[in-house]
Amino acid sequence: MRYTLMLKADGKATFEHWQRLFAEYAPDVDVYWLDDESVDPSTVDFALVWEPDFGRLAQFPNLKVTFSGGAGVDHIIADPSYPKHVPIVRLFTEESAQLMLEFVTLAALMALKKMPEAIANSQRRHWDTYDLDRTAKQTTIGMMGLGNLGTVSARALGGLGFQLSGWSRTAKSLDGMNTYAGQQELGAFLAQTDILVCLLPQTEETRHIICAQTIAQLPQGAAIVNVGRGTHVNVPDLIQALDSGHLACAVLDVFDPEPLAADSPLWNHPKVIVTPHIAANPSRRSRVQYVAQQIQRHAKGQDLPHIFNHDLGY
Ligand code: OXD
Repeated sequence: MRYTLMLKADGKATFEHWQRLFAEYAPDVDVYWLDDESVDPSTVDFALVWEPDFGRLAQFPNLKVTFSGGAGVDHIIADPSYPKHVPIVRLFTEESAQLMLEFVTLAALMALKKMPEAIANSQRRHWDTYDLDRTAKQTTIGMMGLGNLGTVSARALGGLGFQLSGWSRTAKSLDGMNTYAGQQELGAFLAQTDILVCLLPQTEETRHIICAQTIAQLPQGAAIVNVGRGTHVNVPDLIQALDSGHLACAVLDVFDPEPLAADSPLWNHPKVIVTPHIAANPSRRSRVQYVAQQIQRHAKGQDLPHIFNHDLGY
């Protein structure tokens, strides 16, 4: 049995690399770029996409599964014509977990060691031996979002001695972590958080969850790390809190929109580290391995993991 998969991820220049990888891991899958009009739409079985063109997935009447090119699916369901009966599999590989925990650890340590201040000083050749007032053991990480990536990242931070707390939509209990749930416990969670790490999915409820009101509930001198989605942060409110000194710094990997606008004040804010959405982009090889495994499972009639839940929004 041969399958047809339509692909759009990492830019068209990478297509040959994708094809080579699919030939290695899924030789029974013919791969075409998403906009390839030579493909009969009725023959399309699978799609692997990041930011697919609106309306395109709806043109494949026999589409069986859409694979998201990342853990998030907001870039797929933003298309109002997305065929809701087709399951979307979120990409979650060991490699993405490892990449995310490395990035979050780096970001938390940058905040702890006041790295934005050192970088800003270095850029103006200014020597200032500022105080480092606490160690990881005296610092509480507040993990917003306790899905797979949040949980593995928290574990790594716990290994460095950080105190851990977590907040999620519904109650969860995790070893070594004080957990809080729902709107009613958000204030208590924020009040004891020194470094807030946002790893929430993008949903209606999480839009601008980091805003003047929530930032004000963080202790003076807190830091923010956003590796969720740009829409989680109200940027003017964040900048105001950094400028007033309420927040010490922010490490931001995601923006709304992306790429970050050339005139955004975030670029050269002395208390902000900007990275270009690189926290957890797994290699093409690991993404193809993952998709190939899931296609095999599908062929055997087995359940697929990490299916997006339309009702919950993640
Ligand atoms: C993802 C991402 O969704 O990288 O995986 O943002």
